[in-house]
Amino acid sequence: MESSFKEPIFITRPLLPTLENVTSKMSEVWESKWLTNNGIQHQRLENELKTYLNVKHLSLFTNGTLALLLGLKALDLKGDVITTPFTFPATVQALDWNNLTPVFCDINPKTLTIDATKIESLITDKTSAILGVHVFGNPCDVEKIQSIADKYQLKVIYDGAHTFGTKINNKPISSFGDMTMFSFHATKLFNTVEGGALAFKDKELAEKLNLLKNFGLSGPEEVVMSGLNAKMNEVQAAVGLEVLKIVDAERQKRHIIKKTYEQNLAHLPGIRVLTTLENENSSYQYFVIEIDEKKYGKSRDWIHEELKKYNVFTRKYFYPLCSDFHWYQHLDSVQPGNLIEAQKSVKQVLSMPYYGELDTESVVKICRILDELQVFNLDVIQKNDKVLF
Ligand code: T4K
Repeated sequence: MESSFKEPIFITRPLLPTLENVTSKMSEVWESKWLTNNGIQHQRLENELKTYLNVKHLSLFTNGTLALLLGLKALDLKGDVITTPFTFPATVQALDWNNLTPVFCDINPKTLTIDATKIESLITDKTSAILGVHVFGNPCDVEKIQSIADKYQLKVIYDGAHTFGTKINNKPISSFGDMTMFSFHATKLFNTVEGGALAFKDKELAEKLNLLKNFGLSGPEEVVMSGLNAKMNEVQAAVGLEVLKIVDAERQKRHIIKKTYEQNLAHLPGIRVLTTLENENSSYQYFVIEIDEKKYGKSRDWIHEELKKYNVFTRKYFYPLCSDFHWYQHLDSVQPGNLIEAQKSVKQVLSMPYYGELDTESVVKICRILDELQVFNLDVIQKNDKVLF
């Protein structure tokens, strides 16, 4: 019987540069006496990220949610936006704050992203955009989505909170759609403590986004639009500059952890890895499995609870579905018949502990626990079988 871990194993731990390096960066910030409002660290990070992510136009924000919220605002959208119910609440809340109505589309059970083949039937004269989410770093069907958007003259926005550094066929993920949001929250591969960015195609949006994230101020005495305060500050940007230096090493570590999980889970019936992409196609953001209760013998929820007894804290991202939020219950698109795959996946998907500092011995042990839990369960099934037959 596997023993429990001495220290809790969380789903993730932030990627932290050495305190020495951060302190040295903080000295620069302190000496500059410039703490926010487009300071030197902000400018440096913006430039370094443009190079790292290979994007022309990029704007930094205080977090990913405000980036998305103001990105939607900048595009001046109206009416309905077709999106996925299988995402973090931030995606749809960014719509709510823009007075846009989500129209929920079912998902592709292989990638957990919006099912592009079902988008067209949801388009009406109220539809102004498609908001896809590259869930857990699995890219949406970007080509199909673009062809639909071109046909109906819709904007395409991607929530790429999980896709830092991902490429599709060697092209940066942000080259698809009109706009892509990245999250730099502490739990993300690349973090600025809290933070986010928008990569966008239309260079005219740069000025508008700068205004929107700074109260609409075009000068000390001129307010040209209703904005917000959504600026990334110098402390965040300085931390980001240090984190950026160690992201590639973190990706390599996560690659090894992913391989270790895959090798040690392969023999387990009823467990499928959902985050299969590797190398430049992957953000190495999450390691996510799907549990087929019939084949494994126990449900996702049971495993999630059982692992806690071993001090392992997995997460049921993204449960509940956004379409189940009480304030959407009047919408036609929340009907379960419209979201069959999403309703199924949301009960089966489990995000496993995944971060560079997690040693491979611990990963092997987590897999052995999953093995042990199943053996235990098969015993029960066999005993029950004897009783029944
Ligand atoms: N779109 C999508 C698809 C997203 O997934 C997200 C955010 C957004 C938009 C919005 O982007 P931001 O506005 O956040 O930039 C976490 C994150 O807060 C959130 O950023 C993320 N997605 C979401 C998937 O995960 P929680 O509530 O699950 O986080 P929490 O506090 O439970 O942390 C998870 C685990 O990480 C903890 O159990 C331990 C570890 N942890 C966490 C923090 C904050 C640490 O070890 N250290 C830490 O400082 O939402």
